[in-house]
Amino acid sequence: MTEPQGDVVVLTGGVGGAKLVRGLCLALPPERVCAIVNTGDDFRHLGLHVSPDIDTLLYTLSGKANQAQGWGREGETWSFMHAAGSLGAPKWFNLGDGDLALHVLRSARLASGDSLSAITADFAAAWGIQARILPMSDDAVATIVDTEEGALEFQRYFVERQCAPRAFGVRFRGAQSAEPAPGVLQAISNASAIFIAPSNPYLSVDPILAVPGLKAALRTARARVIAVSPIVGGNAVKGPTAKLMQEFGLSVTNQAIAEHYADVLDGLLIDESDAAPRSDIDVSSSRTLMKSDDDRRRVAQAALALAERVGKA
Ligand code: FO1
Repeated sequence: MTEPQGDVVVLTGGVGGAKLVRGLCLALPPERVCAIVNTGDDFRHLGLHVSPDIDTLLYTLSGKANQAQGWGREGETWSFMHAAGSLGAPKWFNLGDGDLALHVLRSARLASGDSLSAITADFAAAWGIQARILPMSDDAVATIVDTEEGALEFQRYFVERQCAPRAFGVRFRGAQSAEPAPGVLQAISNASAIFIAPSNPYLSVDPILAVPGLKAALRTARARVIAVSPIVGGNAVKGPTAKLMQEFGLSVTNQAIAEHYADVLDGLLIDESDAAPRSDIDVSSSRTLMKSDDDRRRVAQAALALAERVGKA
């Protein structure tokens, strides 16, 4: 298959997104891959700035990720949490000893005026990651989930309450005054292909699309926009996607996914076990569950093939 020229851009958040980015780095020269990452999950904890979706990508692309757990490092130790717990520190959000290095160094550099994107680029380079990792914005955007228990900041909803409260909606505090991080709009306009990863559309992709200028950039981009569906076998692979869809009165189908992204989408890669949406976008199917690197590479290649086919339209 001839490789498209220019960067391949992926809008990503969470574990599913990181798997597609890794697959693309296996299917293409990794320096051609540019991830635009959700930062709506970022929050301050014990005075530290934690950027979960950026960190999941740093770990995944440098082979350090705890894949079974879906976040944090393989072989992590917890001395800090034990010591902090003995002093009465909150225990609901676990900060591993190795993981702390990212939060402490990121927080120190942010405090000295460095930008999240500059810090992230340095961390990626330090770990030999050749793909570009761009935060969606260097400005603070906080995902808030409106639930039957009131408005919950993302980590309170996702970790402390384990996504249990019934949700009515999701919003992104600060989005209206946020700017795309340096290089984001340019990466989209220069891209040879643009992918929306199989991340949670409501919690991980929508924050990115909420940054002013992002949706318009996708619509006017030369490249076509292809989403990899987060649904496999009528359910979402991980996390609260299916539960949120039901709580929002949506069917857990590719029809709902295609409609959700309708104003930017040109193509959708679905799992072969699921029905295609009734829509005018291009659809192709593959086995989209990504458990191994071979799976990740295969899904990436299927997405690239769809992008090439749609691009010729
Ligand atoms: N998820 C949990 O379920 N429990 C945790 O204690 C936890 C700690 C944590 C620390 C750093 C980090 O980067 C992520 C962490 N996560 C934890 C996962 C995090 O909530 C999710 O990765 C994203 O926010 C959603 O994809």
